Amino acid sequence: MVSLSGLEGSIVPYSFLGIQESYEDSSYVIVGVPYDATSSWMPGSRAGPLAIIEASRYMDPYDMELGCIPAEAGLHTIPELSVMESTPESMVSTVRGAVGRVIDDEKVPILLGGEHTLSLGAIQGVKDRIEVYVTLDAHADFYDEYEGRRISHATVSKRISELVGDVIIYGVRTLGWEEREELDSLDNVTLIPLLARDGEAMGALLRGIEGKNVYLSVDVDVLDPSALPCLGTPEPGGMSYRDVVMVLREVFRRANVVAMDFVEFSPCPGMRSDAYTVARLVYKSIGYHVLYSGKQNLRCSADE
Ligand SMILES: [Mn+2]
Repeated sequence: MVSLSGLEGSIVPYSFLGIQESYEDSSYVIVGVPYDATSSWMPGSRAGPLAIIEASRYMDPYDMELGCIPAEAGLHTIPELSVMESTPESMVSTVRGAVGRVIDDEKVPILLGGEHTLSLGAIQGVKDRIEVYVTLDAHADFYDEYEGRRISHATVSKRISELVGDVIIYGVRTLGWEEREELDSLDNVTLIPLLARDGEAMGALLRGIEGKNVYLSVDVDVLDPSALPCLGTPEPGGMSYRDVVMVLREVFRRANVVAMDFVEFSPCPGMRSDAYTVARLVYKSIGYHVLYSGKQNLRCSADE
């Protein structure tokens, strides 16, 4: 490896937040998965991981709400996985290997997509350790098959429901008839439409995750397109940034999040606010994880 001694003060690494703690000393490992081969409407999320990392380099590591620097728990960004030209099956297997390794090393993997299909690989990498798969998503992704594929962004939650005890899909506001039938035939899947009144929707989510080991998948199209226009599959009537942050905070407070991903961001050339918004959601999640997972030495705190 090239020695950087003497240059530390004058370089900003191409890593999340521009911080690169050693792998060994890091609690959180960022893994970019630049894959969008099954995207049915607009490909482009392959550029997501790099855009999120780029934007994150301009973010202040101090979290004003928590009054601490969550990054002090140690962040390490590994190079992007080489999956751009892979079949969905082979991408899933690559992600499974990477996530399994990070989990075995007792760190929290944070995947940046890329399309939602990657969550299937991540789940396969952690599945023995989780009880509930929670996804925030405008879509149920619950087709049994889509465009002839069983592994696709539109079937991912269905595939995951075959592997994990409980699945909660939060924020849905569009659904196909076939998805409705699939969902009605299963009792381990809870669909929480965004149209449910806020309190009820949040209550249903929290009852399902209290004290559980959770995999959290944030499909960023749960946000309204006015808050985040650059999406593979935009759907109006979505959540505000602040609402999403509020839900994330409750998830991290109630559950033990073992691994997480942020998927379906498809950067628009020239627009910076989108990538920054996603980067901020990632770092807020790290902050809440630090706050609620007992890393008291960092002195993060929040008004309860
Ligand atoms: Mn979606």
